Amino acid sequence: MSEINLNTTNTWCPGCGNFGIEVAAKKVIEKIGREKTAITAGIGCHAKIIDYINVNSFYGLHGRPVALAAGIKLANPDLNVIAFSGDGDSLNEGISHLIHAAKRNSDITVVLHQNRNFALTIKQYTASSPKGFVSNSSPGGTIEDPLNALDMVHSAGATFIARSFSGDLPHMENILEEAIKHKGFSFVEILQPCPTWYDTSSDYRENSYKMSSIPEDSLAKIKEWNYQNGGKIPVGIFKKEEKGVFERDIIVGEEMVSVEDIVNSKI
Ligand SMILES: Cc1ncc(C[n+]2csc(CCOP(=O)(O)OP(=O)(O)O)c2C)c(N)n1
Ligand code: SF4
Repeated sequence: MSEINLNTTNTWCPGCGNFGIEVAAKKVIEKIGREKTAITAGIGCHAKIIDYINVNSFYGLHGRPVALAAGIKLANPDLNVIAFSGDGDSLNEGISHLIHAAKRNSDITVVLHQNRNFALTIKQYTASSPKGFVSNSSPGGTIEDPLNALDMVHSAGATFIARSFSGDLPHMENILEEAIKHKGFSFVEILQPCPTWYDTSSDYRENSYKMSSIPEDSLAKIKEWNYQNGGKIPVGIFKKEEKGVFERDIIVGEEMVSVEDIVNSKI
């Protein structure tokens, strides 16, 4: 492989937060090694990131990037596998895959491009849209409370949970690198303004603040922001825990075996 950039026309809108995520992801993938990395994506604006990064990749169905990433990791545990997903993609369409990957402590990284709307299909509300959000599927404003994705993966057992902001490149790079190097399921929510349908830029710039360390009570910190506008938003690592990883230790009968043994039919 030569360049990490693919010679493809970029179709994101000017000012889209996805540009920052792309830059940070490329830097980290170069650092960890492209030949040791595979990426997946669902369907949506976020998923076009696959078109712009020159690395082994799998463009899946809407809501399925986490399932694909888990499968790739199971077949080849030596790879760093990163799933790029949207809030509509993994908090609506494919929410069960996210929960089960976290529960299994599958050794993959999920990067959630959190723009809080179905953007590619021109603005419908998602599970993480704020209450009252006016969209093409909620013309009178949503009547539902938003889902806190970090709280959900925490309940499911995720061993690494973090949040960053697409307007802060160095922060995103650090968090992504830590997440990918973590042994076990890592979930990174990136607050991503969508200037065309939901421009949250000034809210995130004014209200996000960096945590100085991993909080003792990760759940309380996760719940500090309720996804309504104007509240203070902690960014950084909320939780980091060492635990047995699904792809390395699988119980067959009463025996604990490694995936390599299964693949090589040593059992
Ligand atoms: C199963 C299925 N349902 C619906 C669609 C239509 N669809 C394509 S992209 C999209 C919106 C994607 O939203 P999100 O995952 O939040 O990503 P964003 O575009 O906001 O980055 C939808 C609903 C589809 N392709 N497949
Ligand atoms: S619609 Fe929103 S998320 Fe999609 S490219 Fe444009 S600004 Fe980005």
